[in-house]
Amino acid sequence: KVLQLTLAVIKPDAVAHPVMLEALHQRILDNNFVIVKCKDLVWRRRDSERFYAEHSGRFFYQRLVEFMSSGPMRAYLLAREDAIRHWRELMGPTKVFRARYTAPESIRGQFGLTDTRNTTHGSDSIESARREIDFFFPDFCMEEWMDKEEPLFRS
Ligand code: DAT
Ligand code: MG
Repeated sequence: KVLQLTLAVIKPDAVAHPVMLEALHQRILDNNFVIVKCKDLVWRRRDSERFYAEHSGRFFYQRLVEFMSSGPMRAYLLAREDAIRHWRELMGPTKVFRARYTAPESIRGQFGLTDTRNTTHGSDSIESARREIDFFFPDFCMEEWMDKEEPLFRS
């Protein structure tokens, strides 16, 4: 099976708690993702605004932008069969109450604080994964990785 790449981010609320950060890292490993790249970073306000431009004008936009540039984050470039869908499923629904009641085992169901401070991000489509991987890891060449590295992990 061919591996797919996705972008996963541990947001500032979760990175602020070392135990949670460690638990989420372990969750990635337990679910058979290959960690292709990983980096800790802090966003300026303008990075937040650019990344979430599609939400500008929504009532939560300012809150979201402020939160995402409020402290360190950890970004992962992950590979797995069906990685995009699997990571989204592990995260659970966006909204905290929906997550708690419909997916209590999910990351957001367990650790989400509010609809904004919801622990993690994951790309939601092949197109957004491409854009987001490039946003976080501009030096990474997806085509080259698919040619040279992906076959090494294939089962
Ligand atoms: P997701 O992160 O599940 O892809 P999204 O792309 O719709 O969700 O929204 C991006 C982020 O914006 C989300 O993780 C948290 C914030 N957000 C979304 N809907 C919200 C709401 N109704 N109230 C507050 N924050 C919200
Ligand atoms: Mg989204």
